[in-house]
Amino acid sequence: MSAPVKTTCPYCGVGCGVLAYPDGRVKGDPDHPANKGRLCSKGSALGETLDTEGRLLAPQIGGQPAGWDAALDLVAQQFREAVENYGPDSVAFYGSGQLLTEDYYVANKLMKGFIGSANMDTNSRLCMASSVAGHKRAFGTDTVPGIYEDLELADLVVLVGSNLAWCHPVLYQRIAAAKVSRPHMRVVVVDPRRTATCDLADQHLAIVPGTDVALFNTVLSHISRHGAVDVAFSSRVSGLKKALLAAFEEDPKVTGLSDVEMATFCEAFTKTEKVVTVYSQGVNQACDGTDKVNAILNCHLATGRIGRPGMGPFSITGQPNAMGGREVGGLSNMLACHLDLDVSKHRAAVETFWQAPNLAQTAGFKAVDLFEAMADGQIRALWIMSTNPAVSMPEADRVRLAIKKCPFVVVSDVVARTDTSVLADVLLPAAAWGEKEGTVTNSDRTISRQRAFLPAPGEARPDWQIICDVAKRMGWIEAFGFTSPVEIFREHATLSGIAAEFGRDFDISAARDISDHDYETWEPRRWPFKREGGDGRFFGNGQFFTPNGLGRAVSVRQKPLAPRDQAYPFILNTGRVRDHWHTMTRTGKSARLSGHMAEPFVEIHPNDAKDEGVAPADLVKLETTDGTAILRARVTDCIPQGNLFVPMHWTAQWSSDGRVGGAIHASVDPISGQPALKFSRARLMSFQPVWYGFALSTQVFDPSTDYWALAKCKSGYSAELAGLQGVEDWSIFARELFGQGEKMESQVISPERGSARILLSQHGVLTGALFVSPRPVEVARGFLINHLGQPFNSNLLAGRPAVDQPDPGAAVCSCFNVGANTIRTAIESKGLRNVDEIGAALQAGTNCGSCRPELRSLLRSVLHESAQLNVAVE
Ligand SMILES: Nc1nc2c(c(=O)[nH]1)N[C@H]1C(S)=C(S)[C@@H](COP(=O)(O)OP(=O)(O)OC[C@H]3O[C@@H](n4cnc5c(=O)[nH]c(N)nc54)[C@H](O)[C@@H]3O)O[C@H]1N2
Ligand SMILES: Nc1nc2c(c(=O)[nH]1)N[C@H]1C(S)=C(S)[C@@H](COP(=O)(O)OP(=O)(O)OC[C@H]3O[C@@H](n4cnc5c(=O)[nH]c(N)nc54)[C@H](O)[C@@H]3O)O[C@H]1N2
Ligand code: SF4
Ligand SMILES: [Mo]
Repeated sequence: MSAPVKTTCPYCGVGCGVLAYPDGRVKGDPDHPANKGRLCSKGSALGETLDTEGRLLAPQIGGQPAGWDAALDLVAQQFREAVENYGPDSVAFYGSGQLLTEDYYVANKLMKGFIGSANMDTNSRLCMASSVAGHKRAFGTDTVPGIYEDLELADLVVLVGSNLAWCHPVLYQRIAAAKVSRPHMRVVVVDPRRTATCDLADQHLAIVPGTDVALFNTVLSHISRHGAVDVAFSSRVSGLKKALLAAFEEDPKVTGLSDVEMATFCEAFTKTEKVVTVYSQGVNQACDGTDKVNAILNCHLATGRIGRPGMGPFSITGQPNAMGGREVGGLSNMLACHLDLDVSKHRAAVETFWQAPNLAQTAGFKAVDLFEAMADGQIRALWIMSTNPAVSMPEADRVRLAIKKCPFVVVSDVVARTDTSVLADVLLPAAAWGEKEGTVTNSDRTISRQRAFLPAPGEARPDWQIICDVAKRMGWIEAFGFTSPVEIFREHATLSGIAAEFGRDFDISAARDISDHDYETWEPRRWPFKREGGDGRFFGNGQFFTPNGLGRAVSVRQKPLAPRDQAYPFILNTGRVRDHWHTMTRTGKSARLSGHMAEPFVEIHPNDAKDEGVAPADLVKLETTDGTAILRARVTDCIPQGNLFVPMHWTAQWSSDGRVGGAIHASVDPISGQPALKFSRARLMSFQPVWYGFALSTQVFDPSTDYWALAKCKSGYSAELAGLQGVEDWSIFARELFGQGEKMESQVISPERGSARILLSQHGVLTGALFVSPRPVEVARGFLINHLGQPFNSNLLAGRPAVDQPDPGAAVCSCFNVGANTIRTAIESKGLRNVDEIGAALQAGTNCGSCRPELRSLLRSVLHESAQLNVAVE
């Protein structure tokens, strides 16, 4: 077996090291400081996403394959013409925290230094912009003060608007392990929903959505009233008095927490020296996201709990290179290396360094404004790189129309068909993870290498090369004459040294002369590269990057919550599930990952479901003033009354109406420009199909019915279907659904009951199945999926196993494909009492460990049921 290549996971901002083998196997890198050998479910399944099915393999112009020269010439010409005719601000790039630093650097350089506009914004606007703005207000720069070890050293970890168990699973596991070895460690989760992360929590604060400022202002006033302000440190902080006055005014009641809950939390926060506050999208994606960030930072600045072991605020980044994107200045109001566009000395330095002919002078459009300007006809040429805005932007239906309206649209992607790529004039095939070289920076500022271990398929090329090729064709041959990523990295490192002279934090200039060999063998390294005595943290010494060197407490107040809207009574919250990544272009390829949650859904509280007449598994239509979605109802008390939760992942490629972005209102934080993706007003409308279906096939099929959701499954595809109109002949329907080649093997059709069960086979193997019912189909899906592609057996018509054959149920452990029913049965029959015993009996939870919170919750529910039956429980 040949040696593995050391690379970095392309998913979340934890930035786990991966050992990749040429045969597609992956393992966690035991030497990487972020994960020390661990990988989560998504990381473990990377090998299943590497095939070329669905890949974009050649450039396309107007939907037709084209050569690279023709495509690049056209892009350069269209951008040049737009700039000549309408000025530099008539063109834009929309990038992504999934670009590598080297790709990002050249894109930013081309737009801001050479084309002469700052219209380069990125999906980080939807993700980290409020943290960036909050950091800059408090510290002078966008600096994450702490390091991952702080999460393990803390005595109190507060997780605010972060579902760490699902979104940063390896960090979650690190905290869980630390809690076992240091049992006095406490974890508090602040989230309106009871998420999987709450499994680790000693306290769950289910605040009223949007009341984080009130919560942290209450903590701040408690800190002050109990004499916990660090007098020495706070002399290094300006604005604290004003911030305290604002905090004293705050009404804790708006959070909806009881006095006891609030007092317990305030006391724990005030009394514990080693506190880390981790925060993510429940904080950032809000109309007052920046204020939420500063409300948290204020508490750490007042107590001096920042930049010391086990203490500090910790904005945890989402994407693998969200941090690198901020370093190169990817946002439209930033320059490069944490320099500011609105500071003339900074502009002059970058202009000189780049020898830039047209350095942008003013900030460009932020994402939401960019697509609005496009809808107004102000943008004549747009290049979208490594992001899928037709899904992930708020008011995504309007974004779709805006892109359609833009006269010239280029999309660089790794897959051929996305909701965005179908709108493009030119498609450029990018080399994917595992096929390209470069660096990424994770949440704790550790720069790691992504390395190639596979050849790029077809004509795919790395993004940096595509961007440089266009820049050269636009006439800037020397400035973009890079022939490899290391050359770009050297230039970026050199510029960081110049930025550091302006008192900026980001300085990797020690790597400015890095040799090809040292770049090749680069080991993960955290910036700032260790100086004498440095421990990798910032601000512990009270030195900040503001003009006077002081940190800033920012006076913030809770925004009044708008009264309940009678017409749209629900608050719509959106976010992530454990095993899918964003718009599913990669995780959708993995049957294992798709098995965890195979259909777009809406979480609704049982009381609301009752009021709305919604039964579990019903399909419901969610409506806002901006759009609609049709979703499967999951009735659960994990979500508070009056709230709905919908995952962001489903697109038009995988579902008829599961794309929720169209229904999200594009209200933004006025400071950061980040949209409030967690807060729209919604209502539920009835969606009443006359039939529901569940279909399986070994071949991909077109499920187009009034409602459909497709998922990859073991040996093929599964789909949930529904129709608003009756079907006359289900045999004909099945033939049309699956194609003509299949043999209709067994069927039971009952027109009077409106039900049908049809099995198809070829060469004695089950190749397709269709189950239809006038109510949501009740069949054992996991069991049927396990028989797809297996020897045909007409007993399967029952749709569920015979008594002696178990139905595994929906996958909980995706590594070993262990279903919920299997686990429940084993807990009951074998008397399993903890997660380790489940692992010993079934393997579940013994590989990546991402499912352990769910195993524990299953365990609790089974043990609870048996306790009610008076069965002894340990
Ligand atoms: N499995 C998986 N992991 C991922 C990703 C993925 O797509 N899939 N994406 C990555 C990316 S880019 C990102 S940015 C991160 C995001 O990681 P997270 O921010 O942890 O994930 P989300 O599910 O978006 O939102 C977190 C929580 O915010 C809560 N919330 C909503 N409103 C409020 C509020 O007003 N206050 C508080 N305190 N909480 C609130 C939601 O209920 C939700 O549980 O995940 C990264 N990791
Ligand atoms: N409703 C709702 N919407 C949200 C959020 C939410 O919580 N709720 N979260 C927001 C957040 S935090 C984020 S980060 C965004 C994420 O949203 P997006 O960035 O739109 O989602 P992705 O699916 O990650 O899109 C990445 C695209 O790049 C392609 N790609 C992958 N690798 C490469 C490569 O190497 N080169 C190129 N050129 N292309 C590549 C993929 O195939 C895919 O089409 O969504 C935002 N939208
Ligand atoms: S936690 Fe999972 S998704 Fe995130 S970097 Fe590690 S393996 Fe990848
Ligand atoms: Mo993100």
